[in-house]
Amino acid sequence: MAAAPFVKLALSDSGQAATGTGQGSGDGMEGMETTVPAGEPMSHASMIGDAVQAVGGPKDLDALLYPPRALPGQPGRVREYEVTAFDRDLEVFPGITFAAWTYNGTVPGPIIRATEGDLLRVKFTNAGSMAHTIHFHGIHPANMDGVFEIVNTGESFTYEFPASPAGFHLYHCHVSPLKKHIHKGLYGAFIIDPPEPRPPAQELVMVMNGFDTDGDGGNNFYSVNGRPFYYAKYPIRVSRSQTVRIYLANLTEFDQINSIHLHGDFFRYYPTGSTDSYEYTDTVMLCQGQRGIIEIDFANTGLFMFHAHQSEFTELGWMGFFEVVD
Ligand SMILES: [Cu+2]
Repeated sequence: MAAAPFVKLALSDSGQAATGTGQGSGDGMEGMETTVPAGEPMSHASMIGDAVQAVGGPKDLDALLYPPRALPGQPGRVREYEVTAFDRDLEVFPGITFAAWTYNGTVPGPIIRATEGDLLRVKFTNAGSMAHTIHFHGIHPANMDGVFEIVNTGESFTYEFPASPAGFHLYHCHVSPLKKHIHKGLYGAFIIDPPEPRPPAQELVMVMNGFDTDGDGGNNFYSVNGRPFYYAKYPIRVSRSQTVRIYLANLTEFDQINSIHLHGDFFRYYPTGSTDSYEYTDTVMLCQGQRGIIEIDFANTGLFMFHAHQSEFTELGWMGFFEVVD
């Protein structure tokens, strides 16, 4: 690909936002400009609401944030999903486009949810420019693993297996070069509910990721659910009266770890969501592919920040706020 000018978002040591320019080759970088408010102090107060630069309207990410309802176990039930892979340019930050490979047009892909014991049937169609598959985490036969059956452009494959074990999992493409197929956007959240559903809660899904928008093998932006700074522009409103349950997964490529830190409260963290044992903390660290379930019972109302505790990731988009109300 031809060299193209790009603008790199950075924060100076004085805490002021600035834009820098450079030369690089990469995906979708042609002719873009950022308009980060240079010279203005970046207090957290200026990082909420309309002052925040993030792509999209207030409901754009609802389908990725709010999972479908949990269903109690029912013998013989089939849960069917259709997933289509296709290439799509996504504006991830105002003026900055990422040439994504998507499942169903979004990064991350759609939330897939089933109850333990359901027969999960996922019809996968590859309408993209490269061969892809879907590899699910969890228990399934070897011929449903998304490794051996390569689905070429124009082909389909149906994955079918009993959903197990209960917990929070993920799915992603498993075609080589793996790093590229994952980083380009082919991943998503996969919830398997226990037959007796978890107690009622305000349920949210957060998939942590990064975007290498200049093609240099390192991330230029970080987010949950694919839009840097989005939940700072649109804080997530929750009620203090009911537990907030977050299904959290790390699909960040290139960086070894990612993390989440909650301000003003503690939460229970259930690794992989597969046992009853939990850690009571305000920060958890996840390697790529690790995931778990967070349950928060907010003690107070108000605005509470959440963000990666890698400060660099925070300042490049992986941050947001809960608005806790009565
Ligand atoms: Cu792929």
